[in-house]
Amino acid sequence: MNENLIAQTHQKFRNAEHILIVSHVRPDGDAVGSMLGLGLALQEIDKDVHMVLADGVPTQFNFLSGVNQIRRKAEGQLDLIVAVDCADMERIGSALAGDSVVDINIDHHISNTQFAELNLVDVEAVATGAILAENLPALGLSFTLPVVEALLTGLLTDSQGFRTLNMNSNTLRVAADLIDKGADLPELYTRALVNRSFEAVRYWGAGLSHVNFENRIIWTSLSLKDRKAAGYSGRDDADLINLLSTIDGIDAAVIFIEQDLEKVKVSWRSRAGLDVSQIAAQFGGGGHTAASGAMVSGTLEEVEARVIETTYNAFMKVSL
Ligand SMILES: [Mn+2]
Repeated sequence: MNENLIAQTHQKFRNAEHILIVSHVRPDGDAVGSMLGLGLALQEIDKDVHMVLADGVPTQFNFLSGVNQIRRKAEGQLDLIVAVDCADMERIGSALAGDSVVDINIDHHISNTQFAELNLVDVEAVATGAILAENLPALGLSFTLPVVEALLTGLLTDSQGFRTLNMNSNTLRVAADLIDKGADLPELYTRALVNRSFEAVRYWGAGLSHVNFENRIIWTSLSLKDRKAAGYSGRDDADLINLLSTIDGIDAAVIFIEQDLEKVKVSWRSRAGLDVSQIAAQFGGGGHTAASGAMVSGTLEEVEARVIETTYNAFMKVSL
């Protein structure tokens, strides 16, 4: 990370009193972890920190210290706005007023639009939590146990337990440093990645009962009806996409999750090195080379047909 950029960010943290931290809608472990890692560290130097996620915290991350401070709307006096793990302004959702200006953008998405005054974007980083872990001291901040636990949770979830294609020895060194500072790896690994509810598995069952596999692409869908029948309370796929992406002989996995009002959330995972963020971008989404998503208008059937065709064509172009 550029030293000058870090110095300017440090200066902004020093001068600010009331700091707002936001992250993306449908937050994952890195959104929650990097928000808490930075937020709790700023509280240690007596800053008034507001942490806001438009969709709140997914229950699986309730074990992290400080989650009870995270609100759904920004309130009160603020003099610095920081976005973590957000590729663009739109992903922040309703956590910010429409005319807000973001001062600092700390992220690792390849699709990042550099929307802030200071953009600390490292697309090689496996997680935003890793960027923070590497730069916290240079930002004048220190590691407490809740901070290292939050940051390691971000690393673990975005790397799916240290196994995504962008993993390297440096990321393991960053993780090892966090463990040396007190983070309990087996405990965090189990809580963030292994534990799941019975309802989630019933929901998986619905998706797995009509899974498709053609042209090295595996895909399935989850309807509102499936969600209701399973008693699953989230609006996501309960990580079923990560199970699909483990199946032998695939180049890509795609999942379609029906939302309200003819909207379908689509997630892609790639195993062949193909950049699925470019396919997601064609549908107004984005993300990483190996993992991307988009929100697409239409019925489940329409969106499924359109997206699978586009995904297939993108793969054909690459293999020709
Ligand atoms: Mn991330």
